[in-house]
Amino acid sequence: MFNDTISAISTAKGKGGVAMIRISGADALSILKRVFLPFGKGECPFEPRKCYYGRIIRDGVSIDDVTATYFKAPASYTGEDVCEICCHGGLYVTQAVLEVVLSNGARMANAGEFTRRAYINGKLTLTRAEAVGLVIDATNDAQLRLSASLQRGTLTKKLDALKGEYLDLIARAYVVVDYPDEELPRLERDEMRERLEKILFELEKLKTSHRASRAVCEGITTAIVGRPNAGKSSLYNALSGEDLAIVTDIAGTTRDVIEHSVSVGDVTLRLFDTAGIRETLDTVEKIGVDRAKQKLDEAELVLCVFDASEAENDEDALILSLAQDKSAIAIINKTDAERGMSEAFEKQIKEKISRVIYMSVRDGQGLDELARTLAQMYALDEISLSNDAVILGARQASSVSLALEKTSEAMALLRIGESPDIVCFALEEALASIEQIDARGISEQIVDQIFSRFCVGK
Ligand SMILES: Nc1nc2c(ncn2[C@@H]2O[C@H](COP(=O)(O)OP(=O)(O)OP(=O)(O)O)[C@@H](O)[C@H]2O)c(=O)[nH]1
Ligand SMILES: [Mg+2]
Repeated sequence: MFNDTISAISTAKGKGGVAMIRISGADALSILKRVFLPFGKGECPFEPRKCYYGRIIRDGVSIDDVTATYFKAPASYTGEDVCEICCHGGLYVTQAVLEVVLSNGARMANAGEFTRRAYINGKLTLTRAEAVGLVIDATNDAQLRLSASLQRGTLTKKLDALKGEYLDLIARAYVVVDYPDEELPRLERDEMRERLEKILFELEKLKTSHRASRAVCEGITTAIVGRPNAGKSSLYNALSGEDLAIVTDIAGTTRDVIEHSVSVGDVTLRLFDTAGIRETLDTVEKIGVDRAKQKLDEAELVLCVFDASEAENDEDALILSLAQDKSAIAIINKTDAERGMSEAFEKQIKEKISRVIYMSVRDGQGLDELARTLAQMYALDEISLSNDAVILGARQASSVSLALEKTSEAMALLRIGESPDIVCFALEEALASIEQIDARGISEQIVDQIFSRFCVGK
């Protein structure tokens, strides 16, 4: 338990119908009693989880009519005594209510401090706390489905099952270690191998789930490249659902790089429209072309747009060679128009880029297939955001990778007939790594890092 009582405005900054000020800590109720005067006669009982109607008093004068609710520890969000005051949602009045609370003994909460306390007091596991961060930042439905599943504990359950497996295997192997003259019986060895196989499968699946969660939550930096007039800006607008980029039939329309985050199915793309790549003497366009090449190089995913209505040229060939070592999707656009591209070049595209989509941005054709292709690239066809255990963020992913490495090592040691204590050592390291994901005893520094990403009031 912490020895100070904290408070902050837990609703968003800005004018609204209602705002909520949260107080958490041992003095929460006594502070509430000092600042809140209930309507009606008699003593206010402040029964937990009951909502009382009254006024906030500052220097003997009422400043707003509010409702107040008391949650008695440990049955509260943070696990401490918590009081929540709902006042009218004006900027000034909300700040005034907070100041009354602060001047009566509470300290201003830091970013994420309520959730941090909930974690420290054992109300939330780390992965559930991270899911709270996700639901607050969510900008689309896929992120909501994922955070709801994580808050339900889908990942925590999977991690607990894995921990149980590791512990059981380690315990069994140590029985043999305690009798050093004994070899690990063949049967044990075979069973262990089988069970490690299953653990490896689960860990691989968790690793794959990170590909999905990254695409859903962080977004994939994606550059649309191609020669001038191929239809890049048209595609950019179609995916954005807005007329953001200028589209004309003049080659060299786009000069600068523009960026917008879009959802294509469940995948979030941080999409960059770029200038058409070609040799040019125009100073401004030349800068644009250099930037386009740089974006192509930096992006995680490249959408290479080719114009099917034109014969291919050197620029198309250059773009194809620049994209071939990258994660790329080739888009053969303008399939509605008369064909100009040669079959030989189409074949070359297919040889160099494994994913090819025929499209007519004008007619809206091929966009569904692009969504399907993206879902498949980022494992959203195999991972269910609502039901599967999904890992979130680099911290969790690196723990899973380490566990995977150590478990594979244990498997290899088992195969070459190493003694059980050596196999166990690798398994213990794998277990420690899995425990880190939802751990109680992880370092202050990491805990701070996780919760500082939250906003004040959460
Ligand atoms: N027929 C047909 N025309 C298209 C299609 N997509 C785009 N266009 C037309 O192609 C021309 C160029 O489109 P843009 O989207 O500006 O092409 P861009 O690749 O951004 O061109 P730059 O910015 O100059 O590099 C415009 O006249 C579009 O209307 C399509 O699918 N079919
Ligand atoms: Mg353009």
